[in-house]
Amino acid sequence: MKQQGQGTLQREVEEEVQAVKGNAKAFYTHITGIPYPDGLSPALETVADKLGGGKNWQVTSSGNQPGGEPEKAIDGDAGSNWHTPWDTSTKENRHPHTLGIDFGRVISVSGLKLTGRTSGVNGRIKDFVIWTRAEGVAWKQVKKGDLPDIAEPQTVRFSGRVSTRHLRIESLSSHHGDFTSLAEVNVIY
Ligand SMILES: [Ca+2]
Repeated sequence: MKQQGQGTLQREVEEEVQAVKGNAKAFYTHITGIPYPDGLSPALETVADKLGGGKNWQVTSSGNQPGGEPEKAIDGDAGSNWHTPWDTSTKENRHPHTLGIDFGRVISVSGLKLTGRTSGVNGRIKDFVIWTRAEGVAWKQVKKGDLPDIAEPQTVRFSGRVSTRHLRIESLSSHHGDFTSLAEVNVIY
């Protein structure tokens, strides 16, 4: 395990706590239709999070190799991944590649945690762009950047919180080949 300072570890724990709370609040609003009231008990927050946490997301992609379906990028298993077609002889199978997620409701997001594939290296994302879109408005670019050629989860922060129902990750290039692979996408609330 990589050594890291106590400050970094504490920040990561705080991020996870905020993620759980944010998910619970969004789900409460989703099922009741009213804003989350301050002071709801921590136990109820936890229950709401378990009921709502990411299970209703719809995921699509620009294409995939059989066995590398886009759902593999949100299945909670770092050992499975979305992978674009191995056959790159046609233009539509080559970069850019996109993965789209419909959260099913508007959520407030401050960034993403992206996990590269652990089995092999082909398709690990290098340059990327992230887009969001709320209902009835155009796609908005919220991040442009690049990822290192490693499998460990990478935190990608937006410049501020974004309310969005849809997310699109556009892979512009890879460290290995004209493919894109992605093991897991997590939202940072
Ligand atoms: Ca996975």
